[in-house]
Amino acid sequence: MHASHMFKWQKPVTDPEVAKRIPPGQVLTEKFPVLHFGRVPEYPDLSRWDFRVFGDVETPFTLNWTEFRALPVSEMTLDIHCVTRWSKLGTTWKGVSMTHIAEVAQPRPGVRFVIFHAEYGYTSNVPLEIALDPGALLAWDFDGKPLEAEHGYPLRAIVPGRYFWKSAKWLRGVEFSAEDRPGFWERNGYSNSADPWREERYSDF
Ligand SMILES: Nc1nc2c(c(=O)[nH]1)N[C@H]1C(S)=C(S)[C@@H](COP(=O)(O)O)O[C@H]1N2
Ligand SMILES: [Mo]
Repeated sequence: MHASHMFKWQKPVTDPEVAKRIPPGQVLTEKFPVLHFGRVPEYPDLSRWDFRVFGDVETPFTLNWTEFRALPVSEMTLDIHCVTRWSKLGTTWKGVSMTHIAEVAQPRPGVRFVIFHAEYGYTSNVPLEIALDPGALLAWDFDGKPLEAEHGYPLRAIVPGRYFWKSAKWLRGVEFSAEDRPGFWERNGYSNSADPWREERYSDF
């Protein structure tokens, strides 16, 4: 179905500067829709939360919440595109950059992929160069406030330039890997590469 039939209420975008930021088949939203599979995890306190960096790395490590929050802070503004056809422009996130995580962990020469690991076994996978985009973050703050529960509190991945399902919420670890390992949506019919500008929504098989 064409997007214009799905969102009859949507005002057409007339500003060309805005229009060129909206990938094909996407519709602008001002809201912040919530989208995920399964329950929203609860964290009564973060004393039992930890974060694992592992896989083909010289220095695997695990941090508790206090240690994680002591990592250097980066801020990043980007447009997000959900495969269900909404796009939201100019979202601002704060967290630690993936490049910093990689600097500490030191991926071995054969590493080509990063797997994000979230609660309940949710994973998403991206090529290393996407994970090491200077804008890729492990974020705890959206729009100057801690993440809301349904948007991934306390921590989510932010992966620029890919449909938003790659940006795993309720993140608990990052794995560096020589092999690709399709994640939750990728195993359920969605594209492995997931580039919104090439409209890579579904997988071919
Ligand atoms: N852990 C987890 N993260 C997830 C998902 C999920 O099902 N589980 N869904 C993804 C999808 S499809 C989208 S579009 C975004 C939505 O993020 P939002 O709810 O903050 O808009 O989260 C992504 N991250
Ligand atoms: Mo999505």
